[in-house]
Amino acid sequence: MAKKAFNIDPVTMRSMPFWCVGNPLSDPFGGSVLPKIDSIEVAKILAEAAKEGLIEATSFHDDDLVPWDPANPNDDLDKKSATYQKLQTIKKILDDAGLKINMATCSLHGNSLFRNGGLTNPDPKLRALAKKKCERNIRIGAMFGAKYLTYWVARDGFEVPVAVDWKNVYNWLADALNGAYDYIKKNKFTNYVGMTIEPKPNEPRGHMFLPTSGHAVGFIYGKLKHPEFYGINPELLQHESMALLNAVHTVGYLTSMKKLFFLHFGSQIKAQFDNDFPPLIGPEGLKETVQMFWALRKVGWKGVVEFDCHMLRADGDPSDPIGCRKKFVRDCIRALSTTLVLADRLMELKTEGLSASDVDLAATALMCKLDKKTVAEWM
Ligand code: XLS
Ligand code: MG
Repeated sequence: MAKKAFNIDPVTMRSMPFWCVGNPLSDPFGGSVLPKIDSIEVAKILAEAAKEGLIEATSFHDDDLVPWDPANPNDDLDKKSATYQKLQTIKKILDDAGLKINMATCSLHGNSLFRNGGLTNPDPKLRALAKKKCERNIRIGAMFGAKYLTYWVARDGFEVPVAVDWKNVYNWLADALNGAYDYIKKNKFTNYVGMTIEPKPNEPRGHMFLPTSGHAVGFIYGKLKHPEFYGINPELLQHESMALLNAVHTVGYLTSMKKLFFLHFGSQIKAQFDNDFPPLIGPEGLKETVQMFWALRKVGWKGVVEFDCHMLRADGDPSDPIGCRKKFVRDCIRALSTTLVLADRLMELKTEGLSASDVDLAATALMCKLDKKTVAEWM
């Protein structure tokens, strides 16, 4: 069993997903640095991290666990199938380590069939196939007791605005997400406490249909039949930073709308492609990351922080593909703990009667434990 429940405000559980640990670190300019490892190996790394008391939860795409064959979309239901048996093996490893499942999400980005979109593909046959794949993923999530079902926008987007069927595209998306709700209820999958939308402005498409948290919240209230069931898992700093937005603002808005269901966490250089750096790694974002956790504490939010990042390509060690992956998990945990310590220091911040600039300098002094005297000596 995991050593103890982690409960340092605002974090109730630390979740490390399968795809972050399994990532072989390829990029558009070069192939994989690390060998791909089997999902059972990934499960073992996660189980070990849980036993060491580093994580309490994990998450997965269907494709992270078992392959998908479009010609056999219900293989998980056959207890004799290789799919069912492998899922059970993985589940036992995770259960024995006391790991909870935060979310299950359907991969609609990996298979080239969905190159022009999954749930919003203009071809009705491909939309139906994407829906079938989502249903299988919902069943797999139920088998593992996942708390949330997540829809990340993936390849639902466009490069050519005049090629998009604007009259229908958001209706297709609403049909699919309303359909996922109906499927959960029809099958009495009570493990799911809600569904989340994970917005992203671009990558892998030139533009995505739900680019920011604001777009996604509007969509929930404007188009979905059970808005109370759906929330957002923003990916901060990465996804909103790619569009030059500020993470403190995003969590402030989402908590006030009661739509921050959980957090995807990592680091990002503003306006770049999706860096997916581990938290606090890279040249930017220390203030923003710490202030985001300060804001979450200020508003009294509590919830799951799920890493969504990968190790730097430069840190990948092909001669020790398991060892460097374990180190990556520890680095992420160390970064979160560092953030929590720094955010805790900020809780003493006083703002009354101070200018905005004074507040900001005082916050930096508090975060870095600088006393006024030392700063004055350097003036
Ligand atoms: C990609 C997303 C993705 C989702 C899960 O940018 O972060 O990994 O979190 O599909
Ligand atoms: Mg993410």
